[in-house]
Amino acid sequence: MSTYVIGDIHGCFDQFVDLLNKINYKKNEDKIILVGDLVNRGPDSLSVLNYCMADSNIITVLGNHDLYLLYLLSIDKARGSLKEVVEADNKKQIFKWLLKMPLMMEIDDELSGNSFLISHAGIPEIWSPKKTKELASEVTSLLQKNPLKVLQSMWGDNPNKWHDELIDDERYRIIINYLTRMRFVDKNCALDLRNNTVTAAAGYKPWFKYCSKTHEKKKQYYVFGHWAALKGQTDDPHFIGLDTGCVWKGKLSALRLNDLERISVDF
Ligand SMILES: [Mn+2]
Repeated sequence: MSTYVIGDIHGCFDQFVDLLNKINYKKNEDKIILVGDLVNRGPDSLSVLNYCMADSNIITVLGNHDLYLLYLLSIDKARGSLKEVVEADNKKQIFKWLLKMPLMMEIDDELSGNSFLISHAGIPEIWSPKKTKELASEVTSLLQKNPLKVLQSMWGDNPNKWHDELIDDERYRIIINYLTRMRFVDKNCALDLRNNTVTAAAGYKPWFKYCSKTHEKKKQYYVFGHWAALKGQTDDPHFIGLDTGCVWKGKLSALRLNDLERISVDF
């Protein structure tokens, strides 16, 4: 049995199928974890969703575009490349399926002793894996209990940094922003959510440049998507970026957790 993590698909269904063929994905045996952003921008978001929903060995952590789709479904508004999904006969099933998905996962590979922290954008260094899991679950519970409240008030860039006393909208908005939209942060872990390039503004660095080196001893790996401009390059083998820009005519990439092998297909 192999476990694979796959980068941002963004509706590129043909490349997703190509990649599953290339890794020789065995249904009912292998496991697939997607880093989120299954949908939007690309040509066939609905087929990606239908394929994944039909296979219980495929799961995802939620990305910002998946949350956007949940929002559109919650207000029944068809927009852009998500029109077909919002108008689909099985839109209720899609809503329910996505709502079940976590914002962060930790996977231990027993054979290698490696552990993998998986989220769409990354994990800020101010949160331990345990704390991240707790905060992510807090948002997931709230999303399931009162989806409209979360989906309609999660928008915005403020507050721009975490503190433990945050409550209500501000609390889950910043948790969602760290886990699904983060790229650059400053030394106080304040987010710069406007910059999607690879060039930091003064005082900012990529989030993974702040994380301590203890992960090397612990064989801990951070696996994320979201930042297509990085083209998978972090210059640190413990931070594995899997958004290789398929929808921008780049590549769709997979990581096999058992041996850290990367496999890609071209757009
Ligand atoms: Mn994203």
